[in-house]
Amino acid sequence: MALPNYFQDPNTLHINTTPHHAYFIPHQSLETISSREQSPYFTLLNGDWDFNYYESYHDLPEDFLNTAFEHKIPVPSNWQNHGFDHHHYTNINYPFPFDPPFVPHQNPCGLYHRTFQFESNGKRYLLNFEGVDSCLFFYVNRQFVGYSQVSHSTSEFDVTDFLTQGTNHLHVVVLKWCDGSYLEDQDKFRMSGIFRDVYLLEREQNYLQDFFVRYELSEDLSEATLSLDLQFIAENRPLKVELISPENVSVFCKQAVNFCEKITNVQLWNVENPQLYTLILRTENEVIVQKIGFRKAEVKDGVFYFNNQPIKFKGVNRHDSDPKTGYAISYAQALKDLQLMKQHNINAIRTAHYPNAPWFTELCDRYGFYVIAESDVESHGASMLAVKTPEPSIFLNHENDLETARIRQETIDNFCYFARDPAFKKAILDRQQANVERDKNRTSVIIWSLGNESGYGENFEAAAAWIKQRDPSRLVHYESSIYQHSEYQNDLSNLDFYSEMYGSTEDIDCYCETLKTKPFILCEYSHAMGNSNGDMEDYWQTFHRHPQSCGGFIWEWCDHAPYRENRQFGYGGDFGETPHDGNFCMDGLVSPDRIPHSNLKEVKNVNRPVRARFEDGKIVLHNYLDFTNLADILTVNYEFVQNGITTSGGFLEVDCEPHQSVVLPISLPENNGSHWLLNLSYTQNWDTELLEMEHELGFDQINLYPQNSLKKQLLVVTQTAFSVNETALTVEIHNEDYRYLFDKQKGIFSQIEKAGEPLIEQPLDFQFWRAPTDNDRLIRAAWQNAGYDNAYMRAYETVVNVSEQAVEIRVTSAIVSISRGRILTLDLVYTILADGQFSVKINAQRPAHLPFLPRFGLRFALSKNIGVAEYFGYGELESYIDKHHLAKLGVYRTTAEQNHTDYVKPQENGSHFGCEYVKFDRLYATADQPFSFNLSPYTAEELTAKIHCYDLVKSPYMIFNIDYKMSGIGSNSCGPNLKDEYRLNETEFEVEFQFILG
Ligand code: IPT
Repeated sequence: MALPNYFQDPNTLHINTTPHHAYFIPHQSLETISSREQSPYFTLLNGDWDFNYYESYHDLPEDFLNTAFEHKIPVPSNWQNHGFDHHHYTNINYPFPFDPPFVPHQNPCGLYHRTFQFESNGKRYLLNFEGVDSCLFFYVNRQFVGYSQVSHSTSEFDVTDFLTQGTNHLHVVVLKWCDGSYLEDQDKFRMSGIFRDVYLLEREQNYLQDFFVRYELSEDLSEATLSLDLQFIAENRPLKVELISPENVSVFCKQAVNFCEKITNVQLWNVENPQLYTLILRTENEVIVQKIGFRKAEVKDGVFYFNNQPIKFKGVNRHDSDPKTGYAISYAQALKDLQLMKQHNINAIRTAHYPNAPWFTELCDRYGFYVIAESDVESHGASMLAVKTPEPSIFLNHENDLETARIRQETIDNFCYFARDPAFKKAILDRQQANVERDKNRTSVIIWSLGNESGYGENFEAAAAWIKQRDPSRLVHYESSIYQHSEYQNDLSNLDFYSEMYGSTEDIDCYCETLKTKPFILCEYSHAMGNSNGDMEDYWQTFHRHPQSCGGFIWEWCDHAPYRENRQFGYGGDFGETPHDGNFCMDGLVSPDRIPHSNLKEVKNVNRPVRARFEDGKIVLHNYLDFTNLADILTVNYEFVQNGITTSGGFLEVDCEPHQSVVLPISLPENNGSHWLLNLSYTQNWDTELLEMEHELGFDQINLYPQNSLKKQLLVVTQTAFSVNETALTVEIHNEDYRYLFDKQKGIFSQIEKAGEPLIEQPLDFQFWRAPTDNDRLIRAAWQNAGYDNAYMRAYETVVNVSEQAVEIRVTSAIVSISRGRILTLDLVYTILADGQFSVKINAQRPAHLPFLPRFGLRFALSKNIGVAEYFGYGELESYIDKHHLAKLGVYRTTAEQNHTDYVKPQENGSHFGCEYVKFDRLYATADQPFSFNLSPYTAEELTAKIHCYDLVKSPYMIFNIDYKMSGIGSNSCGPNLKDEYRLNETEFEVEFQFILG
C-alpha cells in the first residue's frame, strides 16, 4: 500500500490540523471544571482499539480501511510494550541511516481502528491526539481527514464534516519513522504509537480557538495590567471575563472583546507559595477556566531574577517514562513524580527534551515548579557522521593537536546540519510554535528552550527571534548555541542564558569571574548514573558563590528500563537491538519504578532550604528560601548526642526572612572529652497538598568537638604467652585461645582462629579494586591498563620479633600486577597481643605515574553467622568522601544484605565514610583515623563481572572491607573528572588498623 509521501517531506508537517493553540477544555458550567472528563463537551476515546502491526508500511493492505483486525491494543500506549516490534535504546546514534528526509523502507507501521457512537448537536467537533510517535494518517468513516507529525504535540482535526449520526469509524495509520524522526533523536528508548490521550471536543460554531493571557507588572510587583489576546475561528466576539483571587474573591468581571484591566495588591506566584488566580471566560455555551499566577522572570546585569529576587534552580531533567507504560503517563504517575520531587527539595523541571502532556505544566502551576519548557527538537545524531580521520599508525602523529581540532570542528559542522539546512527551517519553527502556543498561559513556564543538542545556525536563530516577538514575557534558552559552524558567525542576541551541560565547578568559576554577560545555567549536570551525584555539594557551593550562576538541572530524574520477559529491568542491548548505548539510560535519581536512589537523598539534603553552621561558639542558621520566612514553613528540631547516645533536645520556631541568617537560641555542652554531636532536623510545620506536616525537609549535623573520639583503644597486656613456629613459608602464632597463621609469601594472615573457630574463611587480603561504578567507566580503562584488576600480594622479607608484650611481624612487601609492575610497595607491621587484639600498621608507596587507586584496605571473608554489624560513621545510607550529605554520623546496625544496594548494573555500593569503629559479635575493628567500611554479600570481583543485578551470585561469606580510603563517586559517567581531593592519589600514606577478637 502506498501512503502519500508526506512522511518524507519536511515541507508537509500537518494536513488539515487546526493551528497550534493554547491547551484548554471548554465546560458547560463551573461545576465540572475540576476534571475534563466531566465536561459534556469532552468525549474521551481512549480504550482498547483494534490493531494490526506491519513490519513495513509497504505491507499495509491496499484496502486497509476495510481490513480485518487481529489484535487489540490499549490507547494510549506504545506498541513495543504490547508484543509488537522490539525495544530499542539509543542515545546519540540515529537508529537508521542518516539520509534526510528519507527513512527506511522497513518502516514499522501500526493500523489502529475503533468505532464510537455520535449524535450531532449541530456544533463543531474537534478530534484531538495529544501525542503520536512518529506521525499519523487519520481517517474518519474511511475518508482521509489529515496527516500530522511532531510526536509530543497535539494534533487537532476538525472532523465536523466527516462524522455521521450513530456509529463512526476512526482509522489511524502510525509510522515508526518519518522525516520528523531526524528531529526527535532524544536519548530514550525509541517507542511508537498513540501514546497520549485521544478525545473529541464539541465546540461552538464560531468557537474560541486560542487566547493568550498577558500582563505587565509594576516595578514593585504590586500591580498588574492584564490583557487578553483572543482568537475565534471567525470574527472575534465579546466574552465575559472574570478574575477570582486565590482567596476566591471576584477581582473583576467584564464583558469585552479587547480588554485591559488593572489589578492592585497582586499576590505573587512562586514555587514556595504558588498562589493562583482563576480566570473565567464565558461565551453563551462555554466556560473556559484558566489558572494564572503573577510573576516576573528577567535578566539584569547578567543575573537571573524571579520576582525581583536572584534565585537558583534546583532542577531536574524529566522524561515521560515508565517501565510498563512507556511514554504513556497518567495524571497519577506525573503527580507521583512531582510529589517525590517536592519531598526531595527539587524546585524546577526541564521537560527534556520535548513537551510533556498538555496538563503536566498545569500541575506545575498548581504545586509550584519552575519549568523550562523544551520543544520537541533533538538532532544529536548528525554529529555522529563520519569525518576524515588520520590513518592509524604505530608512530606518533606530530600533528595530533591540529588534527584533533579539525576533527572537532568537522563534527560540529555536521552537528549543525539541521540547524542550518533551509529544508528543515519550517519544521524547527513549527516545533517551537507547537510548544509555545500550547503552554503559553502556564505560570510555571518561565523559560522556553529551543530544544536539545541540535547544533546552531539560522534555523534556531529564526526560532529564537520568533519566540521573542510572540512572547516577550519569557526568557529563551538553548544550550547548543555554544557550537559554532566553521562558516557561520552565531547570532545569540535572542538567547537569555549562557548554557552548558556537564561543566565543572571550575568552568562555572571561570565564566562567572570573567564573562558575566548572561546568567550561567547548567541545563544538565551531576549525571545521576548508578551510584552517583558525588559532586552535588561542590556544585552548590559554587552556585552560591556567584550571583551570575542560577543553578542547574540534574541529568536526570528517572532511570529508563522497560520490563524484560523475566519481569526484570532491561537496558540497551537487552532486547537484541543495535546500535545501542547500554545502560546509559539508567542515569536517574529514581529507579524506573520510582524508588529513590541514594543519589536523590544526597540531592535532597544538599538542597535543604536551611543550613546551620558552627561559628564563634554559636549555631547560625541561614535561610536559603527565596520568598518564605522560616517560621512560616518549618520547625527546627534539635538533639544532642553524647558518645552516640541522645541526651537532650527540643524544637524551635525560627523567625528568619529569606536569604537571611539568625543565631539559634540553644546552649551548647561544654567540652568534657565526650564525643558531642548536635543534630538538627528541619520539618514542615503545616500540611501542603504534596508535603505532610512533619515531613523532614533536611538536616544538619555539627560535630561540636571533632577531636574527641569514641572508639576503643587497644590495651597492651602484660604477657604474650604465645608459641611461635616459623617455617620457610609460614609463621604460626598461638596460645590457648587464639591461633594466627601467617603466609610469608603474601605477607598476610591466612588463618585467624579463636577457640578453634575460624574468624576468616579465606586468607585476608589487601584490596584496592572496587567494582567500577558507572562514574568509573572512563578511569576504569586506566585502572585496567595499570593492572589494578589483575594484581596480587608478594612479600620479600618477614621478620618475627617476640617480646613480652607482643608478637610483631615486620614485612616488606608489594602489590604486583601481571605484565605490569609494582602498584604499591608496602611496609607492614603486624602486632599480635595475647588477648585477641592485633593491629596492622601500613606504610604504602605508590608510583606517581599510576592512576589514583579506587580504594585501599583490608578485606575479610567472614562467616555468614558473624551476625549484625554495629558501626559509628556516616549511615545508614551509603556514604562516600564526596557523597555523605545524605547521611549522619551515628551508631547504626546493618547486615550484609541490608547494606547492599541493587543497582541494575552492579557496581560499588554500600560504603560508609568517616567511621570510628565496626563491631560484630566476634570482631571489633577500628583504625588510627576515620575510615570507610563496606559489608556485602558479594565480592568486588562478582560485582565487576556481572552486568545485571539479577545475575549476581552471592559469596558463601560476608565480605567485610575496612578501607583507609575509598575514592569518591563524582559524576564522571558524563561529567568532569573526579576532583583531586576525592581521589586516593597519595604517593605515600600510612594507616594502622586495629582489631579485637570477641
Ligand atoms: C546529553 C543529553 O543532552 C542528554 O539527553 C543525555 O544523553 C545525557 O547527556 C547523557 O545521559 S548528551 C552528552 C553526550 C553530553
